[in-house]
Amino acid sequence: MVFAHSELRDRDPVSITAVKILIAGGFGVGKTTLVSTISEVVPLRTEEVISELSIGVDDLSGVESKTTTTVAFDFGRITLTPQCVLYLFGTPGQDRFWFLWDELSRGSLGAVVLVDTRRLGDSFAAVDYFESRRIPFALAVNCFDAAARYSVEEVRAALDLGPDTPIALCDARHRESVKNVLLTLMEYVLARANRLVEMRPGHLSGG
Ligand SMILES: Nc1nc2c(ncn2[C@@H]2O[C@H](COP(=O)(O)OP(=O)(O)OP(=O)(O)O)[C@@H](O)[C@H]2O)c(=O)[nH]1
Ligand SMILES: [Mg+2]
Repeated sequence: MVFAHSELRDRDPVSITAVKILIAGGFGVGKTTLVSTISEVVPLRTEEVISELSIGVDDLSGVESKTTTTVAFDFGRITLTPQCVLYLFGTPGQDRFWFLWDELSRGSLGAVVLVDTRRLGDSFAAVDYFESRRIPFALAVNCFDAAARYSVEEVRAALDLGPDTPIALCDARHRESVKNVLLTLMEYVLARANRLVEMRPGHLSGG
């Protein structure tokens, strides 16, 4: 459901939860595409033409037609439910912009790590980043047309992910597919938050 600005303004602000989510992953996995596909507002992009400096540095295999790259971040918004509005921040994928990740991840409730199975090694750094900071993340496999298909369990094993980390197969160009990824992440984030509350000393279960 999409609200016009005036409708949002008229709603009880307490009933709307704004959630910051990062869309992260290696170079050229489809982060900008994903944010643009799902955003209900015109997405903000910071694309620059890939220069000759990229040659030999960035692995363009599989995305040879790619001519631009994100140099700061992508921004989009999606009203997932009337009570839950996601603010999506797509990270830059090139290693030389890693310093921006700390700034972008501040205040984020969770992340999507988008991967391309043809270049799975590029995802290790993003997985490590969120694991080490205890930011909950879901893995989304962007199933490029030319890429071989792998099962969720094969991807889990290849990336050495624990049994709890949700993994979804997706197509970053399709809205329903991206929505499914975001719902998967939010279910995980909420379940994890509830578990943490239950573990707090003095928590009374069963009301
Ligand atoms: N076939 C296919 N192509 C895709 C898909 N997602 C993105 N692409 C294409 O793959 C290329 C990479 O997409 P981007 O969205 O720019 O990737 P990115 O992760 O934002 O790239 P950086 O910001 O440079 O790291 C583009 O040419 C897209 O058109 C997909 O799901 N399937
Ligand atoms: Mg991008």
